[in-house]
Amino acid sequence: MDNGTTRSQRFGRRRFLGAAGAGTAALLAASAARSATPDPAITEVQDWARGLGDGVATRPYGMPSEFEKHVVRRDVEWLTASRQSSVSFTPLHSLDGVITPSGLCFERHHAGIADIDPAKHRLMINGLVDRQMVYTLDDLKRFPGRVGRIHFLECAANTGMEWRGAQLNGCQFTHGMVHNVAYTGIPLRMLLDHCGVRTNGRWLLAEGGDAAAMTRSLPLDKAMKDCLVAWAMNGEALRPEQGYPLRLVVPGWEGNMWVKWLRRIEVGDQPWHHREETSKYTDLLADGRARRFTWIMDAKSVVANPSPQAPLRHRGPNVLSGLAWSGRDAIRRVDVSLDGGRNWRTARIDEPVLSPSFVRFYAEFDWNGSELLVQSRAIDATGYVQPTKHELRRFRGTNSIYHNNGIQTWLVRPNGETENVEIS
Ligand SMILES: Nc1nc2c(c(=O)[nH]1)N[C@H]1C(S)=C(S)[C@@H](COP(=O)(O)O)O[C@H]1N2
Ligand SMILES: [Mo]
Repeated sequence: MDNGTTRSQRFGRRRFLGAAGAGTAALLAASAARSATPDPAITEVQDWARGLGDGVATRPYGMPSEFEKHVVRRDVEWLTASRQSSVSFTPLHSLDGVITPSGLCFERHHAGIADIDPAKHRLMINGLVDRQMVYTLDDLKRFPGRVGRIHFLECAANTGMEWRGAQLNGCQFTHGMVHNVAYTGIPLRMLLDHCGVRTNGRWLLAEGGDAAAMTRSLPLDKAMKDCLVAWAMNGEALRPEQGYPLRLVVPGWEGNMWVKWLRRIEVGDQPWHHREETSKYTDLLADGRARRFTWIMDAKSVVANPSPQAPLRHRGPNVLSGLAWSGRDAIRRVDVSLDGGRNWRTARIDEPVLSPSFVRFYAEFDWNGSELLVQSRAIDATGYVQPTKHELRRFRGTNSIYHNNGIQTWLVRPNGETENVEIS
């Protein structure tokens, strides 16, 4: 048992060196064993090497290898009544690094995907401003001050099905309502300054151009601090699913506020109390009161490998891998446990470390085939430590849907199969 930060870091490093040493030896042993019998993967000329392959630009827009076709967004059919007002999940267990490929970003739509002709799209800014403005896409792309930023977007309902116990078998489904993307756009502050917010302006209403015309109230302070009006993701135009041609980026805050297909921003002096901030995106507590305006996404993490869709296949050296993020501040440390939280070691956080953004963590370990209870916990620069599910329920009860950032446990069985479990 080690609880001190320094001790645990030192312990972690020593374990890591030991594991890496053992790992190299084991890998050498494995390749020596293989060389005893001829391996057709080495001795035979493979089909793909017998003739010419496709020429350039025969695949004008590049797609993943056909052998990767299982790596897709998935939905849970019983969860919603229609596919238009529904959600698909990011396959976190099949990804690496911190950037979510555009085609694999989870989707959450209230009225399906709007396919918008950018030539017919406008962004209006009205309300308590000196000059009401209407911008075309071209206007925005010519606007001085364009920036790029990498941010996670997490739906407040991510992990919402797990409040009453372990339910969905796979981190895609328990944690896949999150993506992390590089955006390009204009700081919202610059557009608001251009319109001249009146002194009594305190709140914004952001409105989407889809059939849901989804609206959310946003405090002016946040808009002035770090929000973007973005038209690009991962270096190309936004995908229709993510709000083409324009979306609001609200770093660290719940996904619902990141209005897609953004067509209007109204400046007002108080919040609008629309559907998405009253009947939805509020947290009903045990005593019947509800928390409102719980915008910030607290520190959270999940082990993606191993996980139910990515079981452990090999005894001996393995690499545990996962993601951590916090809407409050940078991720400072991620701890991992293989015994259900009794012992923790510090994981290795890979670069780049941005905030608020995904960070990728790894921990090398040796598996002797015994049962494991795999967990991770994120700690951010405010000192906030990701709580256990038990701790979370002490404050929040079990009526909530949103903002479940409790520590996830995966049970790895001796045969490697991995399950979503909860331990007290
Ligand atoms: N116009 C509009 N914006 C929207 C939504 C929507 O249905 N319509 N869904 C919201 C919700 S609830 C979330 S979690 C995020 C999801 O963003 P994504 O589809 O890029 O993952 O978009 C938000 N913005
Ligand atoms: Mo959401």
